[in-house]
Amino acid sequence: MRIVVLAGGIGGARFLRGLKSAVPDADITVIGNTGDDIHLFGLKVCPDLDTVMYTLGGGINEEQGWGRTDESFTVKEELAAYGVGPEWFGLGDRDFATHIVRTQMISAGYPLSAVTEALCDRWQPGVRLLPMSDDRVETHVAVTLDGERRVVHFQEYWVRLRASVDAEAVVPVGAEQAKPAPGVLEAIAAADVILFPPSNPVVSVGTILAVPGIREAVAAAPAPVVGLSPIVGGAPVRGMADKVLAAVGVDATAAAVALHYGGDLLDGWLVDTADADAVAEVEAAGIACRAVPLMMTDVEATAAMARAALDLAGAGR
Ligand code: FO1
Repeated sequence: MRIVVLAGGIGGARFLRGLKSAVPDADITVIGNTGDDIHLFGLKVCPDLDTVMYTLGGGINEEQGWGRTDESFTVKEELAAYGVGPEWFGLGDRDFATHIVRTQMISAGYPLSAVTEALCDRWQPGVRLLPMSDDRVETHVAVTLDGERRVVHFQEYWVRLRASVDAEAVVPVGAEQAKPAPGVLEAIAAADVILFPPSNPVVSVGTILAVPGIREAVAAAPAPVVGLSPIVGGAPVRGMADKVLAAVGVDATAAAVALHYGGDLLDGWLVDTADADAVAEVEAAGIACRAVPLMMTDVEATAAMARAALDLAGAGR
């Protein structure tokens, strides 16, 4: 079975771990969000690609959900001693090595997709991990700080500001000019199932779909498309989905997110049992909907979610 998953960071990575456990023999292609990417200290940092790679490759810091296990921060401390920041972004020593390799290869002319493949040679994530695009896309967020309207990088909004102020607009800068990375459209067209994990519908899956050609390919794919709600009981399970959904005028409810993706993209949608009353509204939009437990408390619970998504995909065909 060929499965394509459009994934963000922590939620996407944990879902993928459950999916791999549910269907160990499946051929899984992950299209990773690169809108969270940021250039720091002269290095290209790809948080979502790395989170997927480290999580599936056994190198993730489990408590945080991002960054390396057994990490130290000597380089960051030394940079701070030179007055070089930003101090609010926690890049560890082991993680630095990944970014040095990536940046070195990009400087030598390799596209991000080839670099990601090279990094995955070490981590063996057991999936084919493709960036959504080799072109630079950076999500920016418009906010008002101290009465002044400003635009900040998504990482500054999330990590420094902790999404403590409203997101007034979310713009995937560069997305309109970006091309899907090699293999992305082919994988979507050849998929037996396409899944949207419980990743952020705006800044993760939404950014991937904003690359011209990807939304169209998903909508035209012969495979059923099934998503899992990142909103449970009216709030995001983790992250700031409520803030960025508000910026695009969508309520933070399981039903509203399904309708935001729309019946032209989704064939099926899973909501948590806490949101069982959303099923009728989603089905009225022509999207098959089931209520199942959606908390990724451990790999087995996550595998059960993945099985439910695959069952719904089968039911929809
Ligand atoms: N998230 C944080 O909350 N604080 C950090 O200092 C931080 C550093 C960081 C470094 C590398 C990396 O790959 C991810 C990192 N993240 C950090 C996670 C990241 O900001 C977001 O969770 C994702 O971009 C959202 O998908």
